[in-house]
This record gives sequence, C-alpha cells and structure tokens, in this order.
Amino acid sequence: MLKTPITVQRFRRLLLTGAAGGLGRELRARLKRYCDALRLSDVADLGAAAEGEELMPAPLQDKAAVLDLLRDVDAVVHLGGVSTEQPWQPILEANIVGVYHLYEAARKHDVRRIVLASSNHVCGFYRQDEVIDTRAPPRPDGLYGLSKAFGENLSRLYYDRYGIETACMRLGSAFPQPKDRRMLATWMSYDDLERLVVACLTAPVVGHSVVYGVSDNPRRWYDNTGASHIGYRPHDSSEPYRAAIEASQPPPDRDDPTAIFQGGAFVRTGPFE
Ligand code: 15L
Repeated sequence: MLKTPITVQRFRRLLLTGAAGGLGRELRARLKRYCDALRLSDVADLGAAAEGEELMPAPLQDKAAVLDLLRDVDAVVHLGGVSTEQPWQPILEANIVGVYHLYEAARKHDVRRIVLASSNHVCGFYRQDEVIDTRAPPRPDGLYGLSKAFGENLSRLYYDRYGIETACMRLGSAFPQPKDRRMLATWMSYDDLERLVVACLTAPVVGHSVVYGVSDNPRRWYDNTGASHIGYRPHDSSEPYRAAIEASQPPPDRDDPTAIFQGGAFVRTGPFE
C-alpha cells in the first residue's frame, strides 16, 4: 500500500520514461500524486491510461518522437532504455542515441530539470572493500555501465552549456527486498526510491549532481555526503533481511570476481558477440 505522499510542490506535468519497466510501474502510481498530469512513455505496453495519465509510447532512438515527449513538461524522470548488460546495438540505440535525443528535446523545449536513472554499474569495478563517494570517477563494469557513464557526462555538458539541471541517481538494487548477500549492501526499497526521486525533483538547487540510490543499509559501499543538498534521507534498511539471506546462501568464494567487485555478476556478464 502506498504511504502518504511526501509534502512537496505539485507539478503541472511530469514525464516518466521507461514507465512499463519494473521501477517505472512502481513509480507510475507514486508520481501521479505529485502532478496534475503524468505523461508515460515506453516501447513496451503501458496498459490503459488512468485518470490524469497521458500515454505516449516512443522509442528513444526516434528523435522526432522524443521531441514530442518533452513538449510542455515541467520535469522528467528518465528510467527509459536498457537496464542490464546487453549487446552493444540495443545499448547504443537506447542509452547513447536515446539519451542524447532526450537532452536535445529538453534544450529545445526549455525543460529545466531531469532526474536520470544512472546505475551503480557506472562504478562496478570498485571493490567491495571500498566506500566510494559522489565524486568517484566511473569504473564501468560493462557496456551498460559505460552507457550510464555517458548519460552522466552528457547531462554534465547540458548543465554547463544550457543550465539544464540533472540529478544522476546511481541506483543500487531497487527491488521489493534484497535477494542475495551483495544486495545487503546495494538494496534500495521502493519507498526510498520514491523519496529519492521526489527529493531530486523538488530540491531547490540540483545543478549537476550524482547521488547514490541506496537504502540506509549498515554495510553499504556508497557515501552520499556530497549530495546532501538533494535532501534524500532513506528510511529503510536491508538489515532485517540479513539473517535469512546469510542462512540460506553460502558465502561466495573469496576469489570470485562477483564477490570482489561492487558490480557483482555484471563484472563478468558478456560479451555477447
Ligand atoms: C542495475 O543497474 C539494474 O538495472 C538492475 O536490474 C539491478 O541488476 C541492479 O543494477 C543491481 O546492481 O543489482
């Protein structure tokens, strides 16, 4: 059940891309409470429009369609694109060409703020015995992480040249609950995801920021001190799940790269061609 919405400014129209994906479906119901109109886009089926929703399916590689998407929106939550390690072509089309189309459309329509779903996989080759902060230079663990680093850099350019503010959310593992030992560090609850997105949408000043999307897990690998101006305060923690996960899943081999690096299994996924 959805909790009471966080009290913040109300938007006239928000755009949510990737609205048919796992996190998109979750945010669809939640974001509607913060705006008069919620424009939803994806290439996958979006179902029927509820009251206050506008459905605009669009492939991100279609420049004209993306230009239409950003017309008359106050802000964008961009979850669209490839969200796992995949062959180069789909990553190129959605996460490189697509995100470029998004920022060009924002520039042309004078959209002032974008909340960009980046990923912990931008930094997946940092080790699990390191705590990295919001200034950590990218160390992508694959083509997917590399494409998210591109999005972070592109948004930096559009802030420096055109003043379009972006909060790059380096999301950890946003699922109903942590699934494995790694997620005891990287997990983010859906309620905390909502808190983060709303904070990124409504912070008085975002500029160009990186913020880690992670719950208040005691052994997390990310330090959000450099993003305190965003005002994100996680309320949840993976700790209540620890005992059950540790009892049911044997500790990994210490030489296993998926237990050495923060990106986990992503560090050895692919190549696909
Ligand atoms: C991500 O970036 C993925 O989109 C998500 O599916 C998870 O695998 C997550 O990272 C993770 O690292 O757990």
